[in-house]
Amino acid sequence: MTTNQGVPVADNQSSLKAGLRGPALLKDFILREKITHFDHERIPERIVHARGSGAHGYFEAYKPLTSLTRAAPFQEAGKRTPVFVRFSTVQGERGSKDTARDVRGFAVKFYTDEGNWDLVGNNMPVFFIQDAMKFPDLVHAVKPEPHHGMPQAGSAHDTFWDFVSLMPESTHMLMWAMSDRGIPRSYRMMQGFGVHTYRFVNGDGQSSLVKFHWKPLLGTHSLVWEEAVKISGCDPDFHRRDLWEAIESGAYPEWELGVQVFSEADADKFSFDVLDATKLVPEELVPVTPIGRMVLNRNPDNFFAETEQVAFCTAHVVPGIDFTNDPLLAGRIHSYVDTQISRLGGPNFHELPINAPLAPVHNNQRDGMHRQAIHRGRVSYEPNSLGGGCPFQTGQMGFVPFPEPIQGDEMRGKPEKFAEHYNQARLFFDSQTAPEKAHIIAAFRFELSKVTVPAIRTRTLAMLRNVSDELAGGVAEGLGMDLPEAMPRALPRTPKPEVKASPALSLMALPGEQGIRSRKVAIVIADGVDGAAVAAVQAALAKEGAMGRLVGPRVGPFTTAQGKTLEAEASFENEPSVLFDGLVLPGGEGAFAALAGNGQVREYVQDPYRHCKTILALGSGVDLLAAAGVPTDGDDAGLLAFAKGKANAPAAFVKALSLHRHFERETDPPRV
Ligand code: HDD
Repeated sequence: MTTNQGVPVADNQSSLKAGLRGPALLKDFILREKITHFDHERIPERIVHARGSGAHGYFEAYKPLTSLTRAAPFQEAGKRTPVFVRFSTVQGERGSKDTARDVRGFAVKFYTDEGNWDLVGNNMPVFFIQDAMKFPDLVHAVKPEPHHGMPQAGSAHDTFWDFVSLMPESTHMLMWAMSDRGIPRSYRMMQGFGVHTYRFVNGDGQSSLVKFHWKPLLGTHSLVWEEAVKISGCDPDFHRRDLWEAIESGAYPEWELGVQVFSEADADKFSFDVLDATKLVPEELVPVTPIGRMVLNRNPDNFFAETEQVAFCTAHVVPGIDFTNDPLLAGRIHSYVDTQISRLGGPNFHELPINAPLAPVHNNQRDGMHRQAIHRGRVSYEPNSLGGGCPFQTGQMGFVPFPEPIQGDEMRGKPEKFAEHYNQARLFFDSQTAPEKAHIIAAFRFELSKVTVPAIRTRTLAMLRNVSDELAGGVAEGLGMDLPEAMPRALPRTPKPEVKASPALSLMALPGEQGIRSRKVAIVIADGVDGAAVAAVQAALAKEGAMGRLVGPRVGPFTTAQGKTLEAEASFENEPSVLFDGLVLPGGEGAFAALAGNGQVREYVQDPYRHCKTILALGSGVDLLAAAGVPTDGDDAGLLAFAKGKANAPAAFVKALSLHRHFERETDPPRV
């Protein structure tokens, strides 16, 4: 062990004192160096997206896209580009819970051959506001209220709803945020979107407009609200742990990158403006073409050095990718670089290993806080002759901005189509399945029930009336309110939307291609449990890449009916059933009788039932269901109860588990 100066440390236990009971001495440079460094260990957290988790991986192109773009990752089939991805929540502070109702960040840094490209997106394809001018207002409104610093990581409070109910442009995004997308099951089970319309530019300088989509192979899946609330108590790191464990176990998460490509002429004809980030381009209007896949296969070595210090910037584009005039994007191009300077302590954050491009860097920028590179020689200017003219500018080989013609006079204002706020909000709501609609209504009801100022609730309902009376009526009923008049619309005539229903907007549209891979199931054991049944279920799960975890009244060994020992890895107390995707009560003569009277055990069984998860009960396990008040007589595809056992029960369980949830069981309020 040494100090930071490389001096060997003889004793790392005690400070230097004048006598064993005497005062500590100022000259103890070893203590002072250690404490001073410790005092400065924290850096400012991100103003938004403070809480996040990252992973390394690669992007692999399916085929060359040279006719569309000269961007390095898309030039050859099979070309692999290293990536670092950081997923995040938006509202909460760095130590806040993972399962808050919130938008999730989905930021990808591509270390391309021609420099770093950051695609800084979210798990929702639209945004709350249209112009960067409003971003500080939005963030101030949603963050904890300034007088008392509450609530943490939650939008269910007055200032957020005050702001959004005065900003009808937020209506569409509110639909997404209040939908199940706001409480994903896992970072690995979310879509990602670039949100803005970007440009592809090919080698001839021709441009097309493009929207980016990430599609998870595991499908899109969510939690239910009460489950998310309970998880936030028993495992605030739920999503961080899930990502970490999946990668450690070799179940590498994978996404397909797709693009919607269209021309400016197409865009001009749309009923909405593609520069408006509160609008998406329906897939039914412009299909999504798959162009490659991303695999995350390595956890960071050090959370701080990589996940915390990674600096994503929308300004980081490479030749072949360019911006459009989206006014939200324009503000972002400034904001991210600016924020890194204060967060990472100066303009040299690009030298931190996680931010450094793999492509070589040559320029005449010098000095500044925390400079790592040692530039040699006396030339730091261009043109020069003393350095042989190096480094040279690259001309057409370099980043050449797309020469977009400038139109109009300088002014503050918005194009007319920006004033239509409800067509796509309605499209989203109408395209949801019945349980998803019910969840959206319940989410609005919950959030608004936390709003203390009645006028804010009324104004939000007036806004929702422009979306759907089914939605507004459901929310009003849940709040015991009458429906107000609809909020006046800005445009006298609403442009006619191209698409009336977009099934792709439902989470159910992407069940995934990987079945129950990496899902977690709790298998309850106790003394006398049927060890053969446990083994059969575990084998069936393992075959599909899922994990059965033995949970007991305590951790440690239990004796099976067959006289063998099974080790409980977890207990009812340390891993409540909300942390699992399914539950198995394997049976065994008398095994569960002692548990039936226990309230903790009843809750262990009730929770997955109420959260519409798959449950398998065999033999005496069925009695435990009954003791927990779970009805076993109904027609429920997710509740497999076999009092006399059943040979193919594990296979039936695996099949039912692959459906993720059984919302046909759901009653609201829940019936157990
Ligand atoms: Fe932002 C962070 C995504 C609008 C300003 N933003 C940040 C991150 C993501 C997004 C994923 C976290 C990156 C990471 O993991 O480190 N932001 C979005 C999306 C937006 C958006 C998809 C709308 C389409 N953001 C937006 C606007 C502004 C910012 C309009 C400012 C004008 N965002 C920031 C920031 C952050 C940030 C303050 C905080 C920390 C950071 O950048 O590195 O600059």
